[in-house]
Amino acid sequence: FLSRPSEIGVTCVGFAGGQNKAGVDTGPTALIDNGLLSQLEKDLGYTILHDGQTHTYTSHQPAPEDDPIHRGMHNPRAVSAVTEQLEAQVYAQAVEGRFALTLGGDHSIAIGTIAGTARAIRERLGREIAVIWVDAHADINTPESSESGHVHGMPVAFLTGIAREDDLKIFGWLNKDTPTPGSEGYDKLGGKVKNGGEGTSAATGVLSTKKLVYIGLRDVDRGEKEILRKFGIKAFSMHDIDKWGIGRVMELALAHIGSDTPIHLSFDVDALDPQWAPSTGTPVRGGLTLREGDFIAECVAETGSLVAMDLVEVNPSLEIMGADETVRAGCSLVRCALGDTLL
Ligand code: 4U7
Ligand code: MN
Ligand code: MN
Ligand code: MN
Repeated sequence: FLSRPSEIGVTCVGFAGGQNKAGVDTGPTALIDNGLLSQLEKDLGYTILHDGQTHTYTSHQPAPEDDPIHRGMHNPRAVSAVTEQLEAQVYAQAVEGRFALTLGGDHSIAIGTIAGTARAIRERLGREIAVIWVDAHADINTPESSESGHVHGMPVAFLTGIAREDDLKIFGWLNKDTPTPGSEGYDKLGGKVKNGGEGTSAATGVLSTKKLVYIGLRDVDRGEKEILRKFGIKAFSMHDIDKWGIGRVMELALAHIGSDTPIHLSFDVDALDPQWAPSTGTPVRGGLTLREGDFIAECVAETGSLVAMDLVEVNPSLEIMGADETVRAGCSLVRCALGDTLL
C-alpha cells in the first residue's frame, strides 16, 4: 500500500528545552557535518529536501519569565510552541508522500513529529500510524508522575492522551481532534476506556497505546511501569533482548503492529550502550550494541511501511571524546532505517 518514497523531507530541530543539559541543540548540525544527508543522497539515491536550517522556532517561544513551571513541568510553553511548529512542518513533508526525517534535539520534539506524521497519514491514507520507540527510557511520565519535570521524559504520555492539558499553549493544541476527558467512554485522564480482554484499558490521543511498541528499555520509573501495565503497552526491554535475541524481538515487535500499518520510528540514541553512544544527556549502561541498533532500523526498513523517523538526544558537548562515535552511530542508524542494508 506504500511505495518506497524517493524523497526525504528533512527537519532539523535545535531544541534543548525538554531537559536541562546544553548542547543537544547542536545535534542536527553535527550529524549533517558528518555527511548524513550526502550519504542518503549519493549512496542511497534519495532526493533530499532540506531548507538548510536548524530550526529553533525562537520567535514562537515565550520569554523564560513568561514560562513558569506548570504541573511540575519545566519550560512547558516553550516545548509546546516548538512542538506545535514542528508538527506543521513534519505534516507538510509527510502529506506530500515524503519520508519525514527529523534530527533533534531532545526527545520532547517527538510530540510534534509524531502528531505531524499521524495527521498526514490519516489525511493521505486514512490510516492510523504505529510508533516504534527505541530508547533506554519509556518517556511516558505524566507531569504528576515525573520526578524531574523534564518534558523529554513525557512525550508518549501526551501523544497517547494519558497526560492532557486544556491550555492550548501547554499541549492543549494536541487535543484538537481528540475527545474531552471525562466525556462518555473516556476516563478522567482522557484515556479511552475500552475494558477489553484482560482488564486493560486503552488510551488514545493522536496515538493509540495499542499501536505503540518499545524496544531497548532499561531505566523505567516506577510510575511509568504502572502506566505500561495499566494500558497493556507492548515493551521489549534489554532483558527480553538478552533472552530472545534481537532477531526474535523484532519479529514479535513487528507482528504486534501488524503488516500494512504505516510506522513512525522514534529513535533515542541513548538506546545504544554508552560504549557506542556516550554523548547523550541520560546515558544508561547495559544497552544495545551498535549492530543491534542498526538491525532494528534495518528490520523496520524491510517492512516497507516506514514513513517517518526521529533521531534524538545526540549531544556532542557531553563526553566530548566520544562525540564523534556518537554522531557516527546516529548516522548509521538513519542510513539503516532508509534501506542501507547489506548488498
Ligand atoms: B529521554 C527520566 F527520571 N525518566 O522522566 C525522567 F529517569 O528522552 C528520564 O529518554 C527521561 O532521554 C529520559 O526524567 C528522557 C528519569
Ligand atoms: Mn532515553
Ligand atoms: Mn527518549
Ligand atoms: Mn534516567
